[in-house]
Amino acid sequence: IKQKGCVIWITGLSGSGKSSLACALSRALHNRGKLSYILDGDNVRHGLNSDLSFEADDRAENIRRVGEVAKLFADSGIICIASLISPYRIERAACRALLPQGDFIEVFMDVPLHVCEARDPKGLYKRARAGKIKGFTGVDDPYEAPLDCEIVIQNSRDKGLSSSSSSSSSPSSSSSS
Ligand code: GGZ
Repeated sequence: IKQKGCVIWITGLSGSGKSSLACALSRALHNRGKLSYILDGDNVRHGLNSDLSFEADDRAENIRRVGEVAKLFADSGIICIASLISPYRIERAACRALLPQGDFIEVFMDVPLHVCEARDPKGLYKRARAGKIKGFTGVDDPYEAPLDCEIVIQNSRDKGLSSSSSSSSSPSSSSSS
Protein backbone atom coordinates (compact mmCIF):
# COMPACT_ATOMS: atom_id res chain seq x y z
CA ILE A 1 0.00 0.00 0.00
CA LYS A 2 1.35 3.40 -0.93
CA GLN A 3 -1.09 5.23 1.28
CA LYS A 4 0.14 7.12 4.33
CA GLY A 5 -1.99 6.70 7.43
CA CYS A 6 -3.26 9.43 9.70
CA VAL A 7 -5.97 10.10 12.25
CA ILE A 8 -8.91 12.38 11.61
CA TRP A 9 -10.43 13.05 15.01
CA ILE A 10 -13.99 14.40 14.99
CA THR A 11 -15.17 15.94 18.28
CA GLY A 12 -18.47 17.56 19.19
CA LEU A 13 -21.71 17.21 21.07
CA SER A 14 -24.17 14.36 20.63
CA GLY A 15 -26.26 15.22 17.58
CA SER A 16 -23.66 17.54 16.07
CA GLY A 17 -23.19 15.31 13.03
CA LYS A 18 -19.94 13.51 13.86
CA SER A 19 -21.05 10.11 12.63
CA SER A 20 -22.59 11.51 9.45
CA LEU A 21 -19.41 13.39 8.66
CA ALA A 22 -17.33 10.28 9.38
CA CYS A 23 -19.44 8.24 6.94
CA ALA A 24 -19.38 10.92 4.24
CA LEU A 25 -15.64 11.28 4.62
CA SER A 26 -15.05 7.55 4.47
CA ARG A 27 -17.15 7.31 1.31
CA ALA A 28 -15.33 10.23 -0.30
CA LEU A 29 -11.97 8.63 0.53
CA HIS A 30 -13.13 5.28 -0.82
CA ASN A 31 -14.12 6.96 -4.09
CA ARG A 32 -10.57 8.26 -4.33
CA GLY A 33 -9.15 4.80 -3.72
CA LYS A 34 -8.13 5.49 -0.14
CA LEU A 35 -8.56 3.01 2.66
CA SER A 36 -10.16 4.35 5.83
CA TYR A 37 -11.71 2.95 8.97
CA ILE A 38 -14.23 4.59 11.30
CA LEU A 39 -13.99 4.27 15.07
CA ASP A 40 -17.29 5.66 16.29
CA GLY A 41 -17.78 6.23 20.01
CA ASP A 42 -21.27 4.85 20.06
CA ASN A 43 -20.17 1.66 18.24
CA VAL A 44 -16.89 1.12 20.06
CA ARG A 45 -18.77 1.36 23.33
CA HIS A 46 -20.69 -1.79 22.33
CA GLY A 47 -17.52 -3.86 21.99
CA LEU A 48 -13.98 -2.87 22.93
CA ASN A 49 -15.19 -0.29 25.45
CA SER A 50 -18.36 -1.98 26.68
CA ASP A 51 -16.92 -1.92 30.21
CA LEU A 52 -16.87 1.87 30.32
CA SER A 53 -19.50 4.26 31.67
CA PHE A 54 -19.95 7.98 31.04
CA GLU A 55 -18.25 9.00 34.29
CA ALA A 56 -15.30 11.32 33.72
CA ASP A 57 -12.64 8.64 34.34
CA ASP A 58 -14.30 6.21 32.00
CA ARG A 59 -14.76 8.80 29.27
CA ALA A 60 -11.05 9.56 29.58
CA GLU A 61 -10.27 5.85 29.26
CA ASN A 62 -12.65 5.57 26.29
CA ILE A 63 -10.80 8.36 24.53
CA ARG A 64 -7.40 6.96 25.45
CA ARG A 65 -8.18 3.51 24.06
CA VAL A 66 -9.65 4.86 20.85
CA GLY A 67 -6.59 7.09 20.49
CA GLU A 68 -4.27 4.09 20.84
CA VAL A 69 -6.27 2.00 18.36
CA ALA A 70 -6.42 4.93 15.94
CA LYS A 71 -2.64 5.17 16.14
CA LEU A 72 -2.33 1.48 15.25
CA PHE A 73 -4.52 2.00 12.19
CA ALA A 74 -2.50 5.05 11.17
CA ASP A 75 0.75 3.09 11.61
CA SER A 76 -0.63 0.47 9.23
CA GLY A 77 -1.25 3.08 6.54
CA ILE A 78 -5.00 3.45 7.04
CA ILE A 79 -6.79 6.77 7.43
CA CYS A 80 -8.54 6.32 10.75
CA ILE A 81 -11.59 8.46 11.37
CA ALA A 82 -12.42 8.66 15.07
CA SER A 83 -15.80 10.16 15.93
CA LEU A 84 -16.33 10.56 19.65
CA ILE A 85 -17.75 13.33 21.77
CA SER A 86 -14.30 13.32 23.43
CA PRO A 87 -15.26 16.22 25.68
CA TYR A 88 -11.90 16.81 27.36
CA ARG A 89 -9.11 18.84 25.81
CA ILE A 90 -6.39 17.09 27.77
CA GLU A 91 -7.41 13.65 26.50
CA ARG A 92 -7.63 14.83 22.90
CA ALA A 93 -4.19 16.38 23.28
CA ALA A 94 -2.86 13.05 24.59
CA CYS A 95 -4.21 11.27 21.49
CA ARG A 96 -2.63 13.91 19.28
CA ALA A 97 0.69 13.38 21.04
CA LEU A 98 0.72 9.70 20.01
CA LEU A 99 1.18 10.66 16.36
CA PRO A 100 3.85 12.43 14.37
CA GLN A 101 3.20 16.12 13.83
CA GLY A 102 0.66 16.66 11.08
CA ASP A 103 -0.81 13.16 11.29
CA PHE A 104 -3.56 14.06 13.75
CA ILE A 105 -6.26 16.25 12.26
CA GLU A 106 -8.78 17.49 14.78
CA VAL A 107 -12.19 18.43 13.42
CA PHE A 108 -14.61 20.34 15.65
CA MET A 109 -18.31 20.03 14.89
CA ASP A 110 -19.21 23.51 16.09
CA VAL A 111 -22.94 23.15 16.57
CA PRO A 112 -24.72 25.05 19.34
CA LEU A 113 -26.31 22.95 22.04
CA HIS A 114 -29.80 24.21 21.22
CA VAL A 115 -29.44 22.94 17.66
CA CYS A 116 -28.24 19.50 18.77
CA GLU A 117 -31.00 19.42 21.32
CA ALA A 118 -33.67 20.34 18.77
CA ARG A 119 -32.43 17.56 16.48
CA ASP A 120 -32.30 15.01 19.29
CA PRO A 121 -32.29 12.05 16.88
CA LYS A 122 -32.36 9.43 19.63
CA GLY A 123 -34.37 11.38 22.21
CA LEU A 124 -31.37 11.40 24.55
CA TYR A 125 -31.46 15.13 25.32
CA LYS A 126 -35.11 14.82 26.23
CA ARG A 127 -34.31 11.98 28.59
CA ALA A 128 -31.37 13.90 30.04
CA ARG A 129 -33.55 16.98 30.66
CA ALA A 130 -36.08 14.74 32.36
CA GLY A 131 -33.33 13.48 34.67
CA LYS A 132 -33.50 9.97 33.22
CA ILE A 133 -29.89 10.14 31.99
CA LYS A 134 -27.41 11.67 34.42
CA GLY A 135 -24.21 13.34 33.26
CA PHE A 136 -25.23 13.98 29.66
CA THR A 137 -22.70 16.06 27.75
CA GLY A 138 -23.91 19.63 27.31
CA VAL A 139 -26.77 19.20 29.77
CA ASP A 140 -25.11 18.37 33.07
CA ASP A 141 -21.64 17.31 31.95
CA PRO A 142 -18.94 19.50 30.41
CA TYR A 143 -17.81 19.83 26.83
CA GLU A 144 -14.50 21.60 26.24
CA ALA A 145 -14.47 22.99 22.72
CA PRO A 146 -11.12 22.90 20.92
CA LEU A 147 -9.13 26.13 21.17
CA ASP A 148 -6.80 25.35 18.34
CA CYS A 149 -7.86 22.57 15.99
CA GLU A 150 -7.25 22.01 12.30
CA ILE A 151 -10.84 22.24 11.05
CA VAL A 152 -14.04 23.80 12.41
CA ILE A 153 -17.35 22.82 10.84
CA GLN A 154 -20.39 24.91 11.62
CA ASN A 155 -23.00 22.36 10.90
CA SER A 156 -26.27 23.98 11.96
CA ARG A 157 -28.06 24.48 8.72
CA ASP A 158 -30.92 22.07 8.82
CA LYS A 159 -34.49 22.04 10.00
CA GLY A 160 -34.54 25.85 9.93
CA LEU A 161 -32.67 26.10 13.18
CA SER A 162 -29.82 28.28 12.08
CA SER A 163 -31.47 31.68 12.30
CA SER A 164 -31.12 31.99 16.05
CA SER A 165 -27.40 31.33 15.96
CA SER A 166 -24.90 33.85 14.71
CA SER A 167 -22.30 31.22 14.04
CA SER A 168 -24.43 29.06 11.81
CA SER A 169 -24.30 30.57 8.36
CA SER A 170 -21.00 29.08 7.38
CA PRO A 171 -20.58 27.92 3.82
CA SER A 172 -18.38 25.16 5.18
CA SER A 173 -21.32 23.15 6.48
CA SER A 174 -20.82 19.77 4.96
CA SER A 175 -22.85 17.22 6.74
CA SER A 176 -26.36 16.59 7.86
CA SER A 177 -27.06 15.52 11.41
C1 GGZ B 1 -23.09 11.78 26.27
C2 GGZ B 1 -24.13 9.76 25.84
C3 GGZ B 1 -24.39 9.63 27.20
C4 GGZ B 1 -23.95 10.64 28.10
C5 GGZ B 1 -25.18 7.88 26.20
N1 GGZ B 1 -23.31 11.71 27.59
O1 GGZ B 1 -25.34 10.76 20.02
P1 GGZ B 1 -25.07 9.37 20.35
O2 GGZ B 1 -25.63 9.01 21.78
O3 GGZ B 1 -25.36 8.29 19.40
O4 GGZ B 1 -23.60 9.28 20.75
C6 GGZ B 1 -23.40 9.54 22.13
C7 GGZ B 1 -22.55 8.43 22.64
C8 GGZ B 1 -21.31 9.09 23.22
O5 GGZ B 1 -20.27 8.20 23.27
P2 GGZ B 1 -18.78 8.70 23.13
O6 GGZ B 1 -17.93 7.49 23.29
O7 GGZ B 1 -18.62 9.47 21.89
O8 GGZ B 1 -18.61 9.69 24.38
S1 GGZ B 1 -17.27 10.16 25.11
O9 GGZ B 1 -16.31 10.55 24.06
O10 GGZ B 1 -17.67 11.29 25.96
O11 GGZ B 1 -16.75 9.05 25.90
C9 GGZ B 1 -24.76 9.39 22.82
C10 GGZ B 1 -24.57 8.28 23.82
O12 GGZ B 1 -23.26 7.73 23.61
N2 GGZ B 1 -24.64 8.68 25.22
N3 GGZ B 1 -25.05 8.45 27.41
N4 GGZ B 1 -24.18 10.57 29.42
N5 GGZ B 1 -23.49 10.85 25.36
